[in-house]
Amino acid sequence: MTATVTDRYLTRNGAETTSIVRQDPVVWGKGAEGPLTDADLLRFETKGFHNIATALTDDEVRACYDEISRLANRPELQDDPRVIRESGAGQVRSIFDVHLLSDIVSAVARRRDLLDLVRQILGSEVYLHQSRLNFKPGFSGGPFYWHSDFETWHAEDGMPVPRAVSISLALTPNFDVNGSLMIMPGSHREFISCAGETPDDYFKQSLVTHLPLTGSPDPETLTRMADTYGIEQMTGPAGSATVFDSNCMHGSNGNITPYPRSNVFLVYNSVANTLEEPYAARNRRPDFLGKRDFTPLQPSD
Ligand code: 6CS
Ligand code: FE
Repeated sequence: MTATVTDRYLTRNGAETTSIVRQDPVVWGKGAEGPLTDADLLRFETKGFHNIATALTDDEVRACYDEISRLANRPELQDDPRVIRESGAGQVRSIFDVHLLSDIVSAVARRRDLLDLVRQILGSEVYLHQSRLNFKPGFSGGPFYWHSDFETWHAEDGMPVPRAVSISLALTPNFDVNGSLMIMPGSHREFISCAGETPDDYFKQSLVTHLPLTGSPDPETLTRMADTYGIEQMTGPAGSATVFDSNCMHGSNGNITPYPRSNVFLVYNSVANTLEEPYAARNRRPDFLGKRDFTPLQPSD
């Protein structure tokens, strides 16, 4: 445990839930060249996310979807710790390290236009902190309770500051009814310091639970935030994407509609923000959750 008085994002230190005003920038690449306009960057700074209407071609969507569906059924991955299953039915909920398991995802993660966009926001070279596929099959996909990714990555992986973004790529249509991502716009500018302490091997619970546990704000705080910021649903056809700040308060409902919802999440961190020791956990999590290869990504083309 390396939490010190200099930690601006103290969390899980046993105290109650509190709110800390974010001191660090959201857009680090002021004036940096890239695909986003000044208006796009301002909106990202204000709301914490940016939607891309067409991030993947139809061919890329099909290739990613086919490959990833095959992964879920590969015999040698059945007991792999990177494959996370719903606790009840045991169906696949998430697969981590998809950029290592799939050449197509690896190429997509290094697509020049996506890298340019992320580097423009983060104002530096970037590496992949985490990649995963979240499956929500029709009728039975489980929810993800409200949280800030950065709170987890800071506490459990030792990520110093919120200088990371995720890209959520839709491989199926994301409707407002089939468990699409919900974000509280503007919530990324306050850091919620969560109550409690991180249990040992907590990821074994946190990746499968549908309930609020350590690392999620209490209902009063979530109510205050929802009243203040509102909640926006990230919808779009297969191939669309949402880029969002690591400290956005977000979550998603389960999927009881017949329409599956599968998204690939790619998490890019600045090479100026590489992992230290966990700030609020006794041990590091496995590499598939917080990678420690900080080599800057090079475009695939
Ligand atoms: O623990 C984590 O790192 C992950 N859990 C959630 C619910 N979102 C982000 C991340 O994949
Ligand atoms: Fe998340």
